Amino acid sequence: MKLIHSPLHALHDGGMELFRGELVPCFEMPSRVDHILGAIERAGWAVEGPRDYDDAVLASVHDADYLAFLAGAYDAWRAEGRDGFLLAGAFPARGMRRDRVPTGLHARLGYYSFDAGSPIVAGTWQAARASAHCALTAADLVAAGDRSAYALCRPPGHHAGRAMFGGYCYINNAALAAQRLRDAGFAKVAALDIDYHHGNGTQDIFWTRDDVLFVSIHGDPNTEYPFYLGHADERGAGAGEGFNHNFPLPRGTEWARYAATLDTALDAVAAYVPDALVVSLGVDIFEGDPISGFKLGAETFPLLGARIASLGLPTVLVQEGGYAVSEIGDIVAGVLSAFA
Ligand code: OKP
Ligand code: ZN
Repeated sequence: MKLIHSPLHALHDGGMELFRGELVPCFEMPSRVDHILGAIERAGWAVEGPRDYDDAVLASVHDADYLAFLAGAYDAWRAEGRDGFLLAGAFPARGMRRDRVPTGLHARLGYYSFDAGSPIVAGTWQAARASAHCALTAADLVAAGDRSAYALCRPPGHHAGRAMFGGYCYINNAALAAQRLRDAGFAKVAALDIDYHHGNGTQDIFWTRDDVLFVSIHGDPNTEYPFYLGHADERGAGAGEGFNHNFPLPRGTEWARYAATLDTALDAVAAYVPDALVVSLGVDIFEGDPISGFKLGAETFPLLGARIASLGLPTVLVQEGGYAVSEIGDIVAGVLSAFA
């Protein structure tokens, strides 16, 4: 199994997030990757860099105006004589206009995002592009015949919608991988999202499509971020109706219940009879995670990996969340051991 990583992720650093009324350094920090790389090296696996891609590939799952905003936001900020980082603080909520893109930088910042927890620093665009390239490379390896590949993506991607960033996510790496597999001739692709937080962006991108199934297990949005999407009654629309499955679980969920839900989710994937699988591999379902609420012990992750691997599908694994920084390396390695 090949593992793809880019050191450019480290350019996304130094921003802060609004957390419970205070500006704090982002939980989503560069050292997460160092710990995952360390565990990968201890396991004796090699890591390779991503291939290069034209920015046009990103437009396969994102709107062009959104990508142009992301690419130019920091330079526009500098042109206003500012430094540090951009952080959105106002959003077009109900009763306000979303039908016109505002002209001002801060107005567009809120227009294209949904939380005050996702800073844009000088290197965000470059890091997010490199992260996307890791996912695309992993997808291309699987398209060329590898049984599985892992993309060590950072920043993560599953909260990024067609034209919206948030939840530490700017470009939707998993959605890009799924689309890449579709374009390579895999007729039906399933995206399984096991991050603690609902993958609202991936759901958004494939909501009206029947060629990409979205299945997600996550904390109940009544109380868990991102709050406003992820309920079980969200089933898709139009041609996509019936091709979206959400499995919200309460805070405090332990392995026994999680494993039963995972089996139900895997049944939904298998019933779709996909040609390939993309896994949004968030390991913030670990009991030690500082911002999440499930109670899965480190020893459950090889079991979890084995259950997903038992589908027997060509699989692209895409790193999402996981904030118990010093423990996530071994946890990710535990999942990958089932595929390697
Ligand atoms: C990203 B991923 C907002 C703070 C909320 C955001 C959590 C994002 C998780 N002011 N925290 O799904 O692991
Ligand atoms: Zn998460």
